Parts: sequence; C-alpha cells; structure tokens
Amino acid sequence: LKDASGTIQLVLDSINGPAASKSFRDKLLNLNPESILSVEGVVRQRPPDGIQRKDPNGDIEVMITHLKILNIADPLPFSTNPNSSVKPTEETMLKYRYVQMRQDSLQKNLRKRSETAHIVRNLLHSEGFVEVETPALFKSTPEGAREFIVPTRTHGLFYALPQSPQQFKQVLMAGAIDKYYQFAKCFRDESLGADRQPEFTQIDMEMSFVSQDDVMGVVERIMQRIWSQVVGIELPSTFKRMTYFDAMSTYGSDKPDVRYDLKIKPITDLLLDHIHESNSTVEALVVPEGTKFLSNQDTSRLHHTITQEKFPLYGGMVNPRDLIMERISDRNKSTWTKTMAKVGWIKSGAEDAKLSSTLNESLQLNPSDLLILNKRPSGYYGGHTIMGRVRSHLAQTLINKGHLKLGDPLQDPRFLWIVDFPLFTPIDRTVTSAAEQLLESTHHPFTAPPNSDIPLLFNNPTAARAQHYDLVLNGQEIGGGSIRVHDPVLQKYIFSRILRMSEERIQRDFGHLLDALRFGCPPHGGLAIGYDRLMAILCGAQSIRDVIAFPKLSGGDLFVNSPSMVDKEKLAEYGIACV
Ligand code: AMO
Repeated sequence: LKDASGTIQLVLDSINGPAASKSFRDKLLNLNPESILSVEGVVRQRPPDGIQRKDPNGDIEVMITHLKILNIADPLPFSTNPNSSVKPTEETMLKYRYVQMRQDSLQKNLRKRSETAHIVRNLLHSEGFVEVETPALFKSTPEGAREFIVPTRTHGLFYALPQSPQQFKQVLMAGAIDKYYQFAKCFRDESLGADRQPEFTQIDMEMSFVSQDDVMGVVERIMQRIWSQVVGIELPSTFKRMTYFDAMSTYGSDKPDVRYDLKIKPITDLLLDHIHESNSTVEALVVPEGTKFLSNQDTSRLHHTITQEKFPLYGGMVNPRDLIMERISDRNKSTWTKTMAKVGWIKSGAEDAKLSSTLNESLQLNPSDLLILNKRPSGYYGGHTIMGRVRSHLAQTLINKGHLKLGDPLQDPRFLWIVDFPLFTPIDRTVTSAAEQLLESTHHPFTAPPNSDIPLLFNNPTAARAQHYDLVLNGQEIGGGSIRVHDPVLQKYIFSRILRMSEERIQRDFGHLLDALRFGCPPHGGLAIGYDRLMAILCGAQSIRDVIAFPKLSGGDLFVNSPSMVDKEKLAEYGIACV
C-alpha cells in the first residue's frame, strides 16, 4: 500500500481476516496497480522471518482487519515507477499528469514549491508586506510581450490578461499600501522554452520610499532565507554586482554565467592603426589549449550555429567572414593576424609581426589555444552580443565533451546583480539619424533614470542609465525590477517624446496611471522574482515544466486539450467569427 508519505507492507491472514473468502482474495490479488483501498489493521513489528522488502518502512507492516476496495484502477497509460524501462513521451505524461504526479520527483517538486512559498510569505509578512490580489482581467497596454486578449459580450471591447501586475502594484503605492507582494500569475503570448511558459508565476513586490539598495536588500533576504531553510546553505549577506557594460563587454550577456571563465576581450583599440572601418568593434575569446579538445568539426559546427542566428541589434545575420576561428600553433603563432588581413578586417601589409606580438601579449596567447574573433557594429545593446552567444554555445560544447564542469547550482549558487542598464534600447539600429531613431524601454516604460541622468533624456536619451536591476543566478535571469518614475510630467515626457506615443494613445493606455501619479503618489520601486525559474533551480529540474503542476507545451494544455474550438453561436455572442 502506498500513499504520498511512502509505502508499507500489508499482511492478510487468510484464515481469520477479510481475505478468508477466496473470491475476495482473488479479486484483491488481481487488482491493477494504483487501485484505491481503505485498510484498517494492526501495525506491528515485521517478524524477523517475514518477507524482506527494501522500502523505508521496512521495519513495520499492517496486519489487516478490514479491507475495502474503493476504486479499481484501469491499466495505467504508463508505470508510476520511474525506473520502469518503458519511458512515456512528455506529451503522454502531460495528458495523464495526475499519474505522473504520483512519481517521486514531481511529488517532491510540488511539495518543495509549496514549502518555499510558505517561507517567502512568512518572511515578507514579518517585514510588514501586505499580500494583495490584483485583477486577471486587465487592459491591453503596450508593455513589451504580446498579450492574450479576452473578448467581452460588448462588441468591440476586450480585456487583456496582465503580463505582470506592474501598473496595479504602482497604483497600490498611490493607495498607501506601502509594501505590497503577491504570488502573481502573469500571461505572455511568447514562444515556449525550458525557462518560458505563457502562464507563469512571479513573486511580485513593490515598496514606497525605497532606493535600489532597499529593494535589492529584501530580495537578498528572501534568497538567504530560502537557501538556509530549503538547501541548508548560508548565503553571503549581499550579492555581487556587475554593471550592464561590464557584463556585456566581458561575458557578452546581460545574464552572464560566471561559473566559468572564458572572458571576452575587446581588441579594437589595439587594431586602430590597421583597421579599415571606424564603426566596428573587434572582440576576442581565447580557449586555453582549446585545439586539444575541440576538433575542426566542433568549431565549424559552432561557426555554423552562430551564422544561422539573427542579431538585429548588431547588423542582422553574422557575415561568416566576420567570425574567425583560429587554431594557434607554434607555426602560426606570430603570423595568424594574416587571417584578419585576408578577410579584409585590417589593411594587408600591416606590420604583421608587430601586430601579432602585441595581440599575443594582450591575449596571452599560447600554441594549442583556440582563438575566436568577431568583428561587429560597435556598442552594447540588448541581452547579448554575438560573442556572448559564441561563449555560451562553446561552454555547452565543452560541458558535453566533459572538458568543463560547472559547480553545483544549489550548493554553490552564483547570485549576481546586473545594474546600470541603459534606460532605452534602439528598436532598429540600421536607422542612423537620431531624429528617426525609434527607442523602446529596456525594462518597461515606468522605469526611472537616476536623477543625475535626467538631463540626458532631453538631448541624448540612449546614454541615460536606468535604476533597473536584474538578479541573475548561474546564467539565468530569475528576477528583475526598477525604481519607477513617480513624477507625472517626467512619465508623460517619456511616453510622448522618447517612446513617441500619440496623446490619444497615452490617454487611452496610460491615463489611469498618470492620474494616479498626479494625486499624491510616493516615490516607489520594486521587483519580481520568476518563481518557476527559482523553483526549477531549487529542484534541480531541467525545465520549469517540472515544477508547475499543469504546464503547457507549444500545443497548449494537453490534459484538458486546450485551446479548443468554441461553438459558432457562442462566438456570435462576442461578435467574433473565425475567418
Ligand atoms: P520581468 O519581465 O523582468 O519584470 O519579469 C520578472 C521575472 O519573471 C520571469 N519570467 C518568466 N518566467 C517564466 N516564463 C516566462 N515567460 C517569463 N517571463 C519572465 C523571469 C523574470 O526575471 N513587472 C516587472 C517587474 C518589476 O519591474 O517589478 C516584470 O514583469 O525570471
């Protein structure tokens, strides 16, 4: 017999007990696994000559006095024994999620999720936070991701599901709920992935009269408490911080995995006398002794992968000639810069030997190293550079081949704050005239610059920094937040002059928020932790699907089979027809 707490052996006395009747005994012994029984009996020490079992409750057993079959299970679609040799597909497991849930791993994950939520609620409650629920029927407003639209029976009018409770939580600050939190459901109609679901949960927080450091402090205390109580590890009292610029220039990513070195080195300055174009950046990545364990096939595969990706903020697709993989040997150590001349990056006939020796020294290059070079349009924009993608693919290859071992993500977590993000990001970098350059908010349009950068909004907005901070753990963004604009004049200026929204649209989409800022709204800021991502790390799960009771695949929800068709008549009530 098993239940959520474990298994125990049942013993039937075939002479006196309920199994005295042969027909009952036969029925019992022929039951399908996972049938539901009610048992009463006497718990007793298992006799030394009893049947040996290897389960944790092996010392005791139940001598049955009454037994009832409550529900006979049909043969199962797959075995609940995780060691069974037949492995069902993920689709099958999601269709019969309740059967999969009986397996140890999903049981443990869901219980750990509940326990962790409890720890967080306790801590926030003790710090004076108020848990407030905000509406799921929201309004279509441009905040970043694509929304799910909800039709109403008033023709032409729609709700939208919230991407996050961002605007509501800011308005709670105007409403004098000075410390808010919520385990909030968020909805984003974007492509799915191991760390992405269309419907996910945030630990959403907002506070009045706070600085960036205050918000980061609360989040650090949450992580410390979780790691202490769930993992049994004491974390440092503050986490490391890195600027966006340092993260992008050294790791090529705004969520760098700092568990491995492989640092990117900009070498543009060293090429200044030799280079053709002025508006390019050249970056180098050295894999020490890389030629020993990365074959030509490995590097051409890497080259191919990168040239198939799109980099809209760095000129589109990568021209294959702009990514060089050079195997350094004794023979070519002082002549490899010829490759740069050959593909036209530098003037040929440049003082080869001198340039090589300068670069060799700066890159500390040795025979048998693998050198990767990339030339691209200058600047740091968006979530990653081309070399940043090279770095993470490369690390994956090295891990797969057993040449790179990462520390345990739970026992040795590398929490890292990324700060000083640019407030705005260009939408299309091929537009060069400042007058036509369209910008979007790097985080969201409510994020405030530091006071010192406000003047930049009037003449050079792309240079303005944001009071925006992301929490990164082992290369994953597990949280993000900012200090908000609380001045309605500044907020309106950002909407109209920088994001170029029409007056009509500002009023329609954000009039309510501007009103809330006008009638006495304190300075405020907050952050949201991606709860599913955090739980996946805590459970050592490969995907956030493993820590969500009913996750979706790209086909939707396989258990209820949704999204599904709706009758024509019902659609007509909403004024909708499918064409
Ligand atoms: P942001 O959009 O950065 O910020 O989201 C916060 C965190 O939510 C997680 N996350 C996701 N998890 C699973 N599936 C998804 N599709 C998904 N999208 C995001 C990430 C991310 O760090 N309102 C702001 C927060 C704020 O400014 O206070 C917001 O939503 O871990």
